[in-house]
Amino acid sequence: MDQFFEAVAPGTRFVASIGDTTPPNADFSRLEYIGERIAKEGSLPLSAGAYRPVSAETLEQARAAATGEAPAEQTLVVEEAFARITEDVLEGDEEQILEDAQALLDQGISASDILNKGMLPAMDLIGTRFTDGTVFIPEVLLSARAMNEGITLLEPHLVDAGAGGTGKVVIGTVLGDLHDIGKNMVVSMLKGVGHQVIDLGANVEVEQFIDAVRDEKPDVLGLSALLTTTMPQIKDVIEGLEKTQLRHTVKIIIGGAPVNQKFADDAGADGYAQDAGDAVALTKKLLAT
Ligand code: B12
Repeated sequence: MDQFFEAVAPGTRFVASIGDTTPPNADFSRLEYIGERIAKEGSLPLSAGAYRPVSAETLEQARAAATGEAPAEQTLVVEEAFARITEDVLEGDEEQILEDAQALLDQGISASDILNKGMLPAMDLIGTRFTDGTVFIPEVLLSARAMNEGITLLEPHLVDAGAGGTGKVVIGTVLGDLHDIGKNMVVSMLKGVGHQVIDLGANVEVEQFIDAVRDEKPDVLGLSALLTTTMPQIKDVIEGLEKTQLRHTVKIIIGGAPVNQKFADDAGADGYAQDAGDAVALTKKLLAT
């Protein structure tokens, strides 16, 4: 965004103008981001009072007036609450996210909706901002902490009592890799369907995985890697298990943004899942074989 402004408005001021139609497939996070920049740096129309933000509520009222239908107030309130959760993660506000997520749970909103519609969009936004250099490690760390706090709060509510998971899973993020949010989501969802999960944490050495497979005798071993530089650790763990004659005792599933099915096949894993929901389905499938 900064580079964009430098390119199109090399002076000290710019005039932002937003078209009056927004295509249905618009990336709203980008519009919101422009809004944030204007709120932070814009001055003339804002301070002159000409700026009238069109909220979701206004739009819904306009839609209802045009169609003659009653405004969907409940949906709007919930949508705004999800947006607040997203904001809590973006701001790295550990206390506020707990308060806001608890308020939604109290209203009967499902934990998976809070996670998927409130919290995850924030990580996507953070990822984009991290890539384009508008946020840095400290901000990402704060957001990650808020995210993990939220996951811990939601975990007991992700329970699906009738799901019947009976497996034992050992899981961890590989050596050199501190990314644990995705792995924690997988842990919560697996626990939610009833599996026993032993979480080795992040930055886990090959030998720790091998010891855990030997000692805990899990049905499934989950390996997470978020960095292209740490992906080879997955192969190292699998080779280590082969060398210690333990490979045949456990099914191995892998995940993390840079990993894919081909990598899983090449590394000799039993399966790859692209998100926590798929990880649950994959575990169920492997336990049945
Ligand atoms: C948060 C974050 C951090 C935080 C991590 C905090 C934490 N406690 O996790 C901090 C600030 C520490 C961090 C540090 C770094 N990061 Co970082 N980080 C991210 C970020 C923004 C989000 C990752 C995330 O949590 N995503 C949300 C979760 C829910 O998604 P997920 O992890 O993919 O998990 C899902 C699936 O993959 C799957 N899954 C995950 N694990 C598993 C396991 C199994 C068994 C299964 C089945 C499925 C599964 O299910 C999950 C849930 O649906 C990403 C950008 C991005 N958009 O991904 C960069 C990113 C991963 N980081 C990156 C980099 C470069 C770094 C640093 C090297 C930066 C630096 N210069 O220091 C360091 C490395 C530190 C280290 N040694 O690990 C790069 C990686 C690039 C690459 N090609 O390798 C990324 C992609 C950003 C970028 N575009 O440049 N980072």
